[in-house]
Parts: sequence; C-alpha cells; structure tokens
Amino acid sequence: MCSVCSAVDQHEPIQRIASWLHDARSVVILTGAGISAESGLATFRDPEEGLWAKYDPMELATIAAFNRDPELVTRWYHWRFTKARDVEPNPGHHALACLEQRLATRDRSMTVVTQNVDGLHQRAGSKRVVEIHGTILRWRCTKTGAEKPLDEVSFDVFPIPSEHGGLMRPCVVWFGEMLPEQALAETFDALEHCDLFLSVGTSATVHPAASFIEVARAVGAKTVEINRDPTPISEIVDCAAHGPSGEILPQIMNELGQLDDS
Ligand code: BV8
Repeated sequence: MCSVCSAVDQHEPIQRIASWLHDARSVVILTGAGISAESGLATFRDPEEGLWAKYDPMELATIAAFNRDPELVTRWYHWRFTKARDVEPNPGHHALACLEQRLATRDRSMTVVTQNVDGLHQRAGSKRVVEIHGTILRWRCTKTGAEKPLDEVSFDVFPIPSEHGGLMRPCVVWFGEMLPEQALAETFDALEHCDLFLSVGTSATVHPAASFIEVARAVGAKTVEINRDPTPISEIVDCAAHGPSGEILPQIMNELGQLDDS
C-alpha cells in the first residue's frame, strides 16, 4: 500500500491515483454517506444535531422499526429527503461526473455504485449510477409494491396510507432486507470487469457493499480508498488518500488534466 496521504506527502497518493485513472479501462467507484457530507447531509455514524440526535440511524433504517412505529420512521425519511432536496451536489459529486465523461470520450467505462439514497450523483450529472440501497426519491405501497415518485406522494398525514389499504414506505433497502437483484447484478458485472476500484466516503462496514472490494481484488484490479477517516479496508487497499472527498477528488481531476496535457 502506498503511503497514506496524511502520513507522508499529501500529493503523492493524488498523483498515483490520477495516473491509475489515466490508464484504467474500466472503473468502479463505490460511494457512501461521506461523499454527501460536504453537501451538508449527515452520515450514518457522525452524530446528528437536533431531533434525530437521540435516534440511531442503524435502528431506524429497519423494517422492524417501520412495523413498530411507522409514523416515526416515515417522519425520519420525510426529514431526510427534505434535507436532500434542499442541498446541492458538492465538488466531489461533480468531479465523479466529469471523470465519467472523460472516460467515456476515451471509450472507457465507469460505474458509480452508491450506498446513498439522496440522488446527488445524478443531480451532479453522473449517468451510470447503481443505487444498491435504493432511493429516498421513490416510495411504494407496502401492500401492492406499487411505486410513486416523491412528488406524487402526499405527506399530509403520518404514516401515509396508500390507495390500496397499505402504507407508503421509501424505496430504500433497510437492514435485514435483500438488495435489489438488478442492482446487484449490474454491480457484480461491473466489478468482474474492472481494473480500478475506488471506495469513496464510506466506513466500509455495511455488507454486502463492504465486500465488493474483494471481488475487484480477485480480478486483479488496483484498489483505492478516499475517505476522511481510516476504515477496515485502509490497510488492504493499494493506495489510500485520507481527507475530504470534496477536496481530494477535484485535486485528482486536476492532476489527470495535467497528465492529459503532457
Ligand atoms: C442484507 C439505506 C441479506 C437506508 C442502508 C443480521 C441480520 C440481517 C442482516 C445482517 C445481520 N448482520 C449483518 C447483516 C448484514 C447487514 C449489515 O451489513 N449490517 C452491518 C451493520 C453489520 N446488511 C444488511 O442487512 C443488508 N442486507 O444483508 O441482506 C440478508 C437479509 C436478511 C438476513 C441476513 C442477510 C442491507 C444493508 C443496507 C441497509 N441500508 N441504507 C437508508 O439510507 O436509510 S445502509 C446505510 O448505512 C447506508 O446506505 C450505508 O450503506 C450505511 C452507512 O455506511 P456509510 O455510507 O459508509 O456511512 P457511514 O456514516 O457509516 O460512514 C461515512 C464515512 O464517510 C466515514 O468513514 C467517514 O470517515 C467518511 N466521511 C465523512 N465525511 C467525509 C467522509 N469521507 C470523505 N469526505 C468527507 N467529507
């Protein structure tokens, strides 16, 4: 593993990651809540001020919590999507959208596999985004599974009755629920063909997403972590850059531009 960004030379990992992106033919980028932190959205593990400070997201993001207190869980998601709608993608999101465009013009592929449900990658312009934990921007009936976009759901009463005698719930994957088959299939297809894997803004603790790096390593891909704090994969990646993704990703893109010009 190369020296960690904060340890030796802040610039060395940036240069190395940029050179790997310059030569890569198929890139998979796994993102987590950390990439949205600089947009002002709370992560799962950083304490949240205010109303939700007394709740543990790991407890609320479960089918058991919804069945036990559908009003509380519905209000939590209403609060989360209201915040997600009020914020903007940050330079980290935009850097990944630019990277996807740059690779596409060179007939190379890139897939963003996101654990986030906030839709910020798509708002930044990323085209190939796999939402492996679903999205807060679509809701469905618990009885029929019929889905609706957020702006067709009425939030006048909590919990929200569906037209079919059930309740409306967000189209997210709760702990203890299976990930969407299509999303998993697309993810494993991208992983099995990648030669470069980046883990960005995730604590690498939730499965099966936390094990995706092993699939990339098994096919010989180089692996990179860009995260504020060290995680369980920091010691196994080929290169780690620790710091804010909203700063590191644009720096990598600048370095990549210089390689293109050289
Ligand atoms: C499954 C959607 C098969 C909802 C999420 C017992 C029973 C059942 C399952 C399990 C079990 N034990 C273990 C499991 C598996 C379980 C799991 O992994 N649990 C963990 C807690 C051990 N997984 C599941 O249940 C999955 N399904 O396994 O199905 C199954 C089914 C039944 C029975 C057995 C197996 C479903 C997992 C998906 C859950 N849904 N989200 C919602 O969003 O509300 S998970 C949710 O939490 C996020 O999507 C994300 O994945 C996770 C949080 O992780 P991160 O995104 O990494 O966020 P976090 O806050 O942790 O870290 C942020 C990082 O950013 C930090 O490292 C920080 O340093 C960094 N950072 C902060 N700021 C910045 C930054 N980095 C860069 N720049 C910055 N500025």
